[in-house]
Amino acid sequence: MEGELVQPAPEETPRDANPANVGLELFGYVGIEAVLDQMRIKTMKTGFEFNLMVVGQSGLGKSTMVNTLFKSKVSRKPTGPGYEERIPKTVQLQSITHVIEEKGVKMKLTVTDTPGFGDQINNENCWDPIIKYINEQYEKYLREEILISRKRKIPDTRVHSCVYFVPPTGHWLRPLDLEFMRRLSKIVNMVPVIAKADTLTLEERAEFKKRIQKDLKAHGISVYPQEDFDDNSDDRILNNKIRDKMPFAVVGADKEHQVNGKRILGRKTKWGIIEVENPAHCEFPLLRDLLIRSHLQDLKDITHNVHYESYRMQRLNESNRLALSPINGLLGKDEVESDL
Ligand SMILES: Nc1nc2c(ncn2[C@@H]2O[C@H](COP(=O)(O)OP(=O)(O)OP(=O)(O)O)[C@@H](O)[C@H]2O)c(=O)[nH]1
Ligand SMILES: [Mg+2]
Repeated sequence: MEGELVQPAPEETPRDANPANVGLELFGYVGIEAVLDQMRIKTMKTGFEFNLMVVGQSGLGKSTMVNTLFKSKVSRKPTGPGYEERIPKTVQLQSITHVIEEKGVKMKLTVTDTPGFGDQINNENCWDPIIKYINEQYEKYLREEILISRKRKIPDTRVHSCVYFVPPTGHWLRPLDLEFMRRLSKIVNMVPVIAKADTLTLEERAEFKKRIQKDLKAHGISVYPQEDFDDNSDDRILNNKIRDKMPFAVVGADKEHQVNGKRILGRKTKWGIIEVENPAHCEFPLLRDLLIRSHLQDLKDITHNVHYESYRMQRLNESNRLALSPINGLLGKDEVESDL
């Protein structure tokens, strides 16, 4: 038995094979890699919070998309048979939250639905309520953060990503969309999508997409994932592929249909069913994967490190004293806060 405890003689180990091993030998195994387990366990306990927002002209399917997100593989919210509720026109900002649990990891997903704009003859400043809401959330966070005794975990209602719905005109971006997106992209991670993509042929989709990409570039609008924030060359390669496919041509549906014995979320037409979760039919799966599967943490990091940071700097510079006064009545007593 004694023999088993004897360490191998130094000569027996291939010392020169990897210089890093020399350190291990000298100081023994420290166990740094266990930090990954610690982080995983902690995340499982605390869970994630993720806040999305949908914005766009009236009738483009924003509320339908909120339902699509929750009923698709994101939350697997069951729809009863005979479910035929019609989605009403959205008249005020409203948030829906679901706690989704998968393999022991919890995520609190909040989607904020907004009333569509474009109904008025004069659509000037139609972005004001949306911009105000986004800034309100930064302000709430800032107020918690600068308290002397602050909460261990500040509730995070900041919008981590804003999905902007572009009408499927097949032409160019309208000045209104350009102006709206320009303003949004400065304060939030903005992800444009082509709404109701089932109304365009595949060729029209591809051409419209190229035109939108050109338009955005020409107007200096940087959508998420922003080129400036690619961390390294691997990120750049992955994000270039995503940028090339953006804006995703999405289709929304909240009704299930029976296809080959399986229940499928889709839109039934006379000529067939458009399956929203089928990558051959539309790019809703790409949008969902970007937001939830591949870039969720990055969206949160950029919100905190870039967008919130610039809001914070501007606010603290502005007041230059820590006792913050309400700006423009923001969060003032009489202010009607958006429904949360
Ligand atoms: N063809 C098609 N119709 C859609 C799609 N998504 C939603 N619709 C339909 O478009 C209509 C409007 O959908 P909503 O989800 O209420 O649109 P909205 O953007 O929330 O509208 P507002 O609340 O007025 O801003 C409904 O009849 C939907 O069934 C889509 O992807 N394709
Ligand atoms: Mg709506």
